[in-house]
Amino acid sequence: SPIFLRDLSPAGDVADEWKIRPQFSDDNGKATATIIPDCEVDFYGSGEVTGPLRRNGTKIDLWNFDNLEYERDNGSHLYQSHPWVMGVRPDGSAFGIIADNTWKSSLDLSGDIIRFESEGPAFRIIVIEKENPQALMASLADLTGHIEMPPLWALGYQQSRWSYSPDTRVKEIADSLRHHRIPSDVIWMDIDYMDNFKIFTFDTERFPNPARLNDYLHERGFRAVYMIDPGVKVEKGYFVDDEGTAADYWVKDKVGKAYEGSVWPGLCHFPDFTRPEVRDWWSGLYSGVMTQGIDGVWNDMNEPAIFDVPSATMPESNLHAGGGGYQPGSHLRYHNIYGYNMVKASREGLLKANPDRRPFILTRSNFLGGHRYAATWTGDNGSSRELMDMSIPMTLTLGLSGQPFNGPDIGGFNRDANPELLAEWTALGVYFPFVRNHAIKQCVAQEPWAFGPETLDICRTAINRRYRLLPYIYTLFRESSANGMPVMRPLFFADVRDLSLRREQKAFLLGADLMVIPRKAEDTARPKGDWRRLALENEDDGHQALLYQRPGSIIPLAELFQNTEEYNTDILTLLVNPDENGHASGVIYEDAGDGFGYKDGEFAEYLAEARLDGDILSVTLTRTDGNMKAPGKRLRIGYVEDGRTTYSPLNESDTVSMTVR
Ligand code: MIG
Repeated sequence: SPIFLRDLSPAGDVADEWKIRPQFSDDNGKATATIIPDCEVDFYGSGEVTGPLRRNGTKIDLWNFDNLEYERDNGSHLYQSHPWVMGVRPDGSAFGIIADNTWKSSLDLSGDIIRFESEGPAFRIIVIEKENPQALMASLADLTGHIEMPPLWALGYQQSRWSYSPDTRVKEIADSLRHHRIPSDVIWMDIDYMDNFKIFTFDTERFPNPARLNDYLHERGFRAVYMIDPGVKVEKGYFVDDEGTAADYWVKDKVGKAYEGSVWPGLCHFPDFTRPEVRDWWSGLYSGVMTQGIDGVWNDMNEPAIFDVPSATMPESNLHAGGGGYQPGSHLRYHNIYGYNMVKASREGLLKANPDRRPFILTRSNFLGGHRYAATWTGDNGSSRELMDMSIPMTLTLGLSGQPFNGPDIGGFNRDANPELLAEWTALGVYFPFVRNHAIKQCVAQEPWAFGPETLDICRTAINRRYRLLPYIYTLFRESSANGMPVMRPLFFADVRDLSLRREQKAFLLGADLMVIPRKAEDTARPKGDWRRLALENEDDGHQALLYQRPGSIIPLAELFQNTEEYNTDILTLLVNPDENGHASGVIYEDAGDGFGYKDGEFAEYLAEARLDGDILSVTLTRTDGNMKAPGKRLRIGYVEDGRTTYSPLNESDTVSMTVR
């Protein structure tokens, strides 16, 4: 069905039959838009926020902010802004509201109405009306863009800390991951690899030979991601500062002088990313460092964060020159898209440096629509159960705001983790779209082995499960790139008319077919129907999250691999939970895992269909799309009963059968 897009510019007419009536006012140069729903609705979305999944009653400042230690109460604004709200009616129909406005604003959802209040002039409101929230997500993606397929390695387990330094420490971490047989794909380099925090440089003592370090990692099946911040140290003779100064690329203060603000390197200049020529220059800077074998980039501090000022950012009166689609304007207008335009340029940079590889960028700041350029994480959380619990609605809400590829620092960033917390957070975090353990400089070690063998075993089991589920998870990213569906979804997506699911924020869905219930939260709401508990190992260690499979679904599992370079799907286990008619089906998407061949048909899509006839369960795998050559698979059925899985032998043919009791 076509997108029902109403462009309700303030000057436009509001047709009588519209259920939703935005009202605009423009007092003292500050514009507001109020949207009164036509009935009682549940609100979702609204971006990167703490607090409940159901957003009714909340108020959010849309002003990207380096919130140093956010907790439930002071998290009303974080690093990103998404002027977007989803409303879901009792009958499951849904509407979405976009405020097409980058100015400093607030979003008030108290009183069961939607109210955007902006410090800028009147703005456009877009209303989308759809039959259900899933269709609404597809429309949001049609309007704000689709993610591209990430490289497969970015879906693996990732190990980070502020900072692994010097390079010998990085190698130790890589060796330990392999030694402990923790499947893993990525090691992260935080700010200390740089020479005095100067971006696009390496410290000559601690990281004397980054190319050799990256080779070392690559030889062991790891990828290397390095941090790049926006602040450019003010220093004559430093090539980035010299180039930017010579070309006059910096954000200006209110009298037109290059603004200087203090961050890690000391006083810094800030590229004016509203200017196309500055983005072009910035993207070119990556070519140099990428030749050292860097695989991905981490853009941090891009709200932009500034030290030693109460606002934690640059003055609102600073000036951006614009160009392309942007008018010249103040920081009050463009602050919220500073990070967005930075990562847009960074993505171009990675593509310029490596045209045949899928760019991977992680960003802290962003704006509605910026999911096209970068994945994200939820910034500086803390090592506590409360923050772990909060990470579920936070990630769900970002997904419902158009950013499917995100997750928290597993184990928590601020403060010390402990054995129980790390075990449980890892056991939960492996079902998030983005899976990275990261921690602040001052805290105790929190790698999976840091707390002894029991915690290590629990973490390893969880991460093993992540890797075995990769065929399913990769297919979810394909789905997300095709139709905007979040990878991690709220439980109410299982049944949009079941009002008992609308507030559930402990249990969640990974895709449509897998329900995840954190351990010790077993009293959650549950969708109706015969969802069956998956037993993936023989013994339950008592810590793994509980997994339930949707009736009527087939979930593919790979064999266990230690990293995605070794990964293949020549052997697949198809977990089957037949519905009441004995049917089940599932889709499996595969491609090279990197590069862009998939856009020219270099992929393979399969449909798995199961039928339970008496006590014979048969599954047939049919190639349905794509030109990629793929060897015939060896298949095994896993018949899922509640808490018990029975496996067939491996079979060479496209149809496998087994007798079930
Ligand atoms: O001022 O690079 O959120 O993940 O470890 C702190 C150091 C800057 C903030 C990021 C965090 C990162 C840290 N950064």
